Amino acid sequence: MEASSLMEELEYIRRHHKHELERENQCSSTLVKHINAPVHIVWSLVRRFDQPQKYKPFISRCVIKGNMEIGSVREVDVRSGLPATRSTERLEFLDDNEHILRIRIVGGDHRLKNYSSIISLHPETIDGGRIGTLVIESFVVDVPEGNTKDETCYFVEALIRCNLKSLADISERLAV
Ligand code: A9S
Repeated sequence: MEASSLMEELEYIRRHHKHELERENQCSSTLVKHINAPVHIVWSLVRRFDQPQKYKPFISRCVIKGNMEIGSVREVDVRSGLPATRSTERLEFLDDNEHILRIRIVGGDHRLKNYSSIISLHPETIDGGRIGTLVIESFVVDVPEGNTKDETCYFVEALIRCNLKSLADISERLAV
């Protein structure tokens, strides 16, 4: 990728992944995942705000109020073994052309307060010209009482890494 389009790409990412400034009591981070599948396949899984369990391994069930328009709220049930059983999440932004999804966690019995995340997909050519997808996911969240920024970041990054690994496995299987 020549320098100019790389700069454009970085500007685009900065613009779309600009979270509210990370406040003193918050932590934020950005994760990247290369998937050997075309964007339309990866996006077909990411865009389903009503069915996160399509690729998120920790989610067992989801019920959505509203029908996928901005402001819709979903109730997700979480698999056992995690420090939570449910989460209430709001669809903040969904763009089927730019492949951007933004959600905000608004409730639940977990410890992630004021969690908001943005996931965006970017087509990329892999060696030899095959088409792949660059996934970028960033988040910002309050650091819970009694935890450090590092602990909070580590916890959330580990969960998102699992989500992105599962997204890659399912997308690459669909792309065969
Ligand atoms: O689902 C996501 O996109 C990201 C995260 C960090 C979700 C985390 C989670 O659903 C659990 C997996 C249940 C872990 C919530 C909201 C809280 C947790 O403690």
